[in-house]
Amino acid sequence: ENDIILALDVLNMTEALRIVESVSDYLNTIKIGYPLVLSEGLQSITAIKEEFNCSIIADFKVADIPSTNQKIADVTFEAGTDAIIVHGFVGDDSALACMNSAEKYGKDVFLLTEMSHPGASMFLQQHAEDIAKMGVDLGITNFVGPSTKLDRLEKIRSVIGKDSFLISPGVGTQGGDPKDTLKFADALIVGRSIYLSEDPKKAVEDLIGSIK
Ligand code: BMP
Repeated sequence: ENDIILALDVLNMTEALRIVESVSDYLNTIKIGYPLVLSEGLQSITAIKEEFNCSIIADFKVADIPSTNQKIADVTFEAGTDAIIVHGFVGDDSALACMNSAEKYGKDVFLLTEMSHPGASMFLQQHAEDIAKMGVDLGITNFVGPSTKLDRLEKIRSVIGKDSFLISPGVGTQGGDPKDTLKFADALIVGRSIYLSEDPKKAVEDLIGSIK
């Protein structure tokens, strides 16, 4: 139940509730980011959490100066979010600001090391292992890494160690393979191949079947 995370990148609450309702038998962690929150407000996080009693990871890819990061994280945790995704490339002080906020609320930080899209090879990939190492040095134990580049995911895993928790987007629509990804990651982040499916429930069942 815990190795699939739904990326709920839909643009209205009606659609969001329909999708979560249809898959809630199979998963209990939902990643919510700018698409839904900029459309329906931060209260969409609160509402979905209350309705389904699920864990929410807020994906705002926080990447600002420490003081602004701290405000973003505080407001996000106030809404009931369980964890927040933070960019690593901005440096340790910025990540630390989010960690301080998380600690205050008793919540978690995920550090984004490298991204799954092709353009990530231009700049981010060159620093991903250093970013992961920075996270380890800071005491971060939750990371995000790409399922579309398994050699990279493997490298990130080797830096963060086997006891860290690694979640991986890019499965399905972006080309990542669920089973292969789970050789290195603890959980898959899946969006479009579930919420754009005519039958989201069956899409999740198929996904579960493919990783058995
Ligand atoms: P999809 O399964 O529809 O490709 O969605 C993947 C989700 O993960 C999206 O919310 C996207 O913003 C996010 N994501 C990603 O795809 N690659 C990354 O490197 C980091 C992400 O957060």
